[in-house]
Amino acid sequence: MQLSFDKNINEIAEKVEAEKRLTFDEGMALFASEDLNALGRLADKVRRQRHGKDTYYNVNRHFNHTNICIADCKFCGFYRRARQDDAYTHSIEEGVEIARTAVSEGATELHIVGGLNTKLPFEYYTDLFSSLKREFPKLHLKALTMVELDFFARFYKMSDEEVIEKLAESGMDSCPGGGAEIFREPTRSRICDHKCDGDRWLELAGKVHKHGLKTNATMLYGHIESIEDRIDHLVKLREQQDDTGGFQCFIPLAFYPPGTALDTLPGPDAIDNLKTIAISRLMLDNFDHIKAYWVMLGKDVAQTALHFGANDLDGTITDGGELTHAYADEGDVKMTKPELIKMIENAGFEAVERDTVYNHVEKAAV
Ligand code: V47
Repeated sequence: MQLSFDKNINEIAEKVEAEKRLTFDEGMALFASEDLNALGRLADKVRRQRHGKDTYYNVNRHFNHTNICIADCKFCGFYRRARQDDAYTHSIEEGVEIARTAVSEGATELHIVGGLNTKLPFEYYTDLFSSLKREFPKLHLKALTMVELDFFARFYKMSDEEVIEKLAESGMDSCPGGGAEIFREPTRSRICDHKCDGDRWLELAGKVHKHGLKTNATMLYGHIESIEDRIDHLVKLREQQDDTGGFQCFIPLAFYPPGTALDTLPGPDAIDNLKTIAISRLMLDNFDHIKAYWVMLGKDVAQTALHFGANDLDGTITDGGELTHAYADEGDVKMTKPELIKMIENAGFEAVERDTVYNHVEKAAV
């Protein structure tokens, strides 16, 4: 029996079977296809070849040190101007206390990102990281996006290498994948014209990789971007990965409109979310891990995405209620470890707790 009623998918499936790289046009054909089941089957096959039934999650906590930001991104519901009543910056002591609670709850990772805040000195970051490392040497600090590193280099007048070296020396262990949004112009300028462009984001990721640290990569989709923009984004990430090889994981981020300047848009639906996960798995042949980020996808779609090429659900992600509440429906932003394990097992996979760099922490009894 043919895999699909869509002849394009059958042709692409033969290439995937032969482990041949898919082209830009084939990426477009995948998105144009109405055969969601076939896309899922194909992506699932690739995922099982790489990972079998193993499905990763981690116990982590997000720490958003400040919501004050000069970037003014149209898709962001989190940032505030310094004079707004609910603008905040956490002290280093507060950061350490938040980490203490996280560690006591079993967290292996602190995910640290914040706004581009011109009131903070560079030493705020190095002091924060070294204080965290002094108290919790084993806690992995996945900190700062390429957009923040670019801002530091320009605002504090340092070379990229100096920024990366000083932060790594003080305790930054890896970097999350945020700030990538959509690389292609003019879309990028329309949604975030005050932050670094796509080439600069990729250049910095390459420099962090060359320094020996891993990073992640994201794509924000389901707003004003075109399908060409999405495929262009995936192809650029794939090229960068060929070059510097330090991306661990790709996370497609489903746009959540409430509270943003784009709140009249509907955001992506379940079909689009599942297609995007599957096509990411098929196009990004040099990325090991595809993450279904349940905070933006919702728990049901994230669980289903495990059959569409995703092999990671990210984490328990407790936070002070700041960022996740900006991105998800009230009541749907908490996740316990047993709940994550159950989600994975009920989908027919095996739950593996990982640390940030994908060492196994614990494999749940099955
Ligand atoms: O860069 C902002 C996105 C990103 C919205 O590396 C939005 O493991 C949806 O990068 N709707 C930050 N998305 C989050 C991020 C991330 C999350 C989880 C894991 C990792 C990782 C990285 O969130 C931003 C932007 O692309 N974002 N606003 C919104 N309204």
